[in-house]
Amino acid sequence: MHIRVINPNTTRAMTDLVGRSARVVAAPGTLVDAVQPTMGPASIESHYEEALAVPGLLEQVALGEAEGVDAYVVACFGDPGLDAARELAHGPVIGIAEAAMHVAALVGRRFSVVTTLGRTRARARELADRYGFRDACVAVRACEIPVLALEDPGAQRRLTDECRRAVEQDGADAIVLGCAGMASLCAAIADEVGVPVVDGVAAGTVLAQSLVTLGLRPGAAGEYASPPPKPMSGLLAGFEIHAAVRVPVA
Ligand code: 2AL
Repeated sequence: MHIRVINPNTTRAMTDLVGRSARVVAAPGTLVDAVQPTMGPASIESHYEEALAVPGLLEQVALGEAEGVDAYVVACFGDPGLDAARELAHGPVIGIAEAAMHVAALVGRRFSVVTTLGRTRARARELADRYGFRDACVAVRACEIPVLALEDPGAQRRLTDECRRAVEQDGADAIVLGCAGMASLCAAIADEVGVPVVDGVAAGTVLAQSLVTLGLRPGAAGEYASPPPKPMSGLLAGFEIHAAVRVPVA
């Protein structure tokens, strides 16, 4: 089985980090590789950056399809381009926010999300609502550390303290880490806060692997049918779909 983790930002160190985090939980015999777009923002912490990350992400899905990749994990907590990626891929495509929230809801009734900058809180809340966790997601907190500063001295302490406040003040009995760049901190934070802490990269990898094992993938006939062939122009000319990429099974 071949699972590809796509870091939708263009920072190589983060791509390497998510690859390592995914490989830790992959089953023997599962090949996990990690890639990043050839264009787009260095990190994603605004709606603008999220929108501009999507073409490069979709390009990586198209390349993966040509290589026969079995499933994808979109390793950014805004789950950018998730629905569009599902229209291109034959196998499952899992976002790390949806993966982490589903897994958190299996180990606790109430979870808090702890994200990077305050401005990303609304997106996390929107996703919790979309995935059906309006009640289970009791708070979305921010540690106010930018994505690319998560490995700086002091970052782990501040993030851990915010997670502890989530347990004490929100009554959360599980924590969802709100950024792929937090993956390497997950175990240490869990040790300190005493409730399950869910990293979406690991959760997404395990869920993608499980769906492939179960032979389950989004249906190709409904909402996730292949995008119709249609002219595309300008910078996006290379994204033109010439023929159906997903064909419903008869
Ligand atoms: C993220 C993430 O996971 N990757 C990225 O570039 N930005 N999430 C976030 N909340 O800032």
